[in-house]
Amino acid sequence: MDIKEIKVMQKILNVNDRIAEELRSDLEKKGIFYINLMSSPGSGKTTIMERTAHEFGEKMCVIEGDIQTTLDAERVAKAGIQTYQINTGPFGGDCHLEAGWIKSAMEEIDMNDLELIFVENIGNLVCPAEFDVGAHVNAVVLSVTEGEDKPLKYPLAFQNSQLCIISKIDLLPYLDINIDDIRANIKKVNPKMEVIELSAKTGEGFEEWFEYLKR
Ligand SMILES: Nc1nc2c(ncn2[C@@H]2O[C@H](COP(=O)(O)OP(=O)(O)O)[C@@H](O)[C@H]2O)c(=O)[nH]1
Ligand SMILES: [Mg+2]
Repeated sequence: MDIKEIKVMQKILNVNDRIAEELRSDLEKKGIFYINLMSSPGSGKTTIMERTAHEFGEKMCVIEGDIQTTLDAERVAKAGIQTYQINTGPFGGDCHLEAGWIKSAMEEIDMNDLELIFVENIGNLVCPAEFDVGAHVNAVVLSVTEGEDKPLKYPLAFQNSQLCIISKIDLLPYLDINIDDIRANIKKVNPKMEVIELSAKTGEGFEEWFEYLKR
């Protein structure tokens, strides 16, 4: 019985990986940069999307993933950009997004003039990291309130990402947390990780983030 279960899971992952590869190469051919944002709930992903949307306007679009509600899509759509919401609640409440679901959302997107596509994955530092969604870059957002140890405790999200955004740095003066220790733990699990520190509240660090995206 166990063997059957493993084979089914392998098949699901194989199908997912095939669609993910298609998405990655299709968007590359179109010259569109596709980023998958992953993090625990509340690290500031949607707030980062709101500020980023004000910079890039109609050149960017966001696909929001949540178990329930269209709250995040409503927030981002206020910036006047194309926004889509995937809810997993009606089909089992999955805690991650899969490439096939994102492909369906992408079929709705008007890609003329588009340069950036973001997926805001479901808030969860574990499951989303297990599924390739075909992004060119996986970015993990870690807010300073979460503690220095999280890269060590949830290594997969950090190992499967190329960029780590350390968010909410405006809160550092109020916390007993050392940002150098956060950085050191990130490097321990992923020595090649690029790191950007920012605050979506004050805007500090956003120039570096925008430069990264324009690159
Ligand atoms: N102080 C501070 N609060 C922030 C920052 N970014 C987001 N928040 C707050 O953190 C909460 C969760 O943010 P949200 O963007 O919804 O997180 P998400 O669940 O990762 O999408 C909200 O109350 C935000 O206002 C930040 O840079 N600094
Ligand atoms: Mg959100």
